[in-house]
Amino acid sequence: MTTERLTREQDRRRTRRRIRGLARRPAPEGLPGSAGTRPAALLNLSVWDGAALGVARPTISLVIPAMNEARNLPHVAARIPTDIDEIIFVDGHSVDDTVEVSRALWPAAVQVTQTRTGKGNALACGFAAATCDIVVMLDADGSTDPAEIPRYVGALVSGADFAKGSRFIQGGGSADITKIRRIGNWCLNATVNGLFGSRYTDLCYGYNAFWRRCLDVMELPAIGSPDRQWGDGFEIETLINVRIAASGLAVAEVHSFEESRIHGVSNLNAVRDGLRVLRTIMTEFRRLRRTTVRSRPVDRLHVVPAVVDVSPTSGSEMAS
Ligand SMILES: Nc1nc2c(ncn2[C@@H]2O[C@H](COP(=O)(O)OP(=O)(O)O)[C@@H](O)[C@H]2O)c(=O)[nH]1
Ligand SMILES: [Mg+2]
Repeated sequence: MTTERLTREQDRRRTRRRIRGLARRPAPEGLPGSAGTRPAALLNLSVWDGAALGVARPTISLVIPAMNEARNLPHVAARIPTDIDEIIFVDGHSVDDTVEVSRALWPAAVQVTQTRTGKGNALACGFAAATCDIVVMLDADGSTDPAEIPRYVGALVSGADFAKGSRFIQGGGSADITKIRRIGNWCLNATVNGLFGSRYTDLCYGYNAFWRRCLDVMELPAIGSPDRQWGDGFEIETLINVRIAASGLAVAEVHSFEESRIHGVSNLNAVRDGLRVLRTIMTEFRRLRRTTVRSRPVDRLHVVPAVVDVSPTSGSEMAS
């Protein structure tokens, strides 16, 4: 056996040991949330901490696309709030132990195998399986912190339709972004704001949350066909952001800190995927011009405080 294969085998064994340890830890008692999210959620974080007793609250689906992320999943799991109602785990035909690890960490999660390839198709499959009021998109590489979920949910229950994570507003940041990706993101972001009248500060960041009804305006590629569709790749985030902006839905940016991925390397290629994003923007702009309904600027973009207000009068969804 070569040294490289030995190291990989040692890595796998170490991951399995860690997972067995995580899965054996007793779930914290007296906390709301589905059993499937509890065993691995070690930090005891809660989305609804401090909310009044007996108040109806929206339910939350967490969609996690993952491709060969076995070693990162325990880190992600440990920081997921205990009262997430549903985890949708979307495997991208991983060749490592990703599926086994996810099953051990979240025994009650909905396990989905994506129908084609690419992060966009994975998200579309995950959204199709989600059943809760709110959908949160979370990466599986340890770069997006699940402990920030309450901030996103806070923005939604405070009135936003779409809570858009941003690394480039007060409180946000990134340990992961490269210089070329930062410049590319800035240019693409400025192009979208110029064409669609939006005021995004971080177009290409994929940590977002939204009321599930927003899926209607996203019109994501159908998941049934075996043939590759536009939107199957990393351009998905731009597609979503642009369609949300064009629809006039209320967008709130929330600050987010992007950590470096823990193990492995990014699947994104800055030049290839940057060009796909640019093509997406131009295609969407032409599509919008063809339609009779004109774009309405995102006129309610605002940064909301990270406060979760679940009183019956807060947010249109809660009031209804
Ligand atoms: N299911 C699935 N997940 C993917 C695919 N491509 C990327 N991901 C996941 O999407 C998340 C972000 O991908 P990553 O490669 O880190 O891209 P970056 O964060 O933009 O550098 C990670 O959780 C990946 O495992 C894919 O084709 N299928
Ligand atoms: Mg990443």
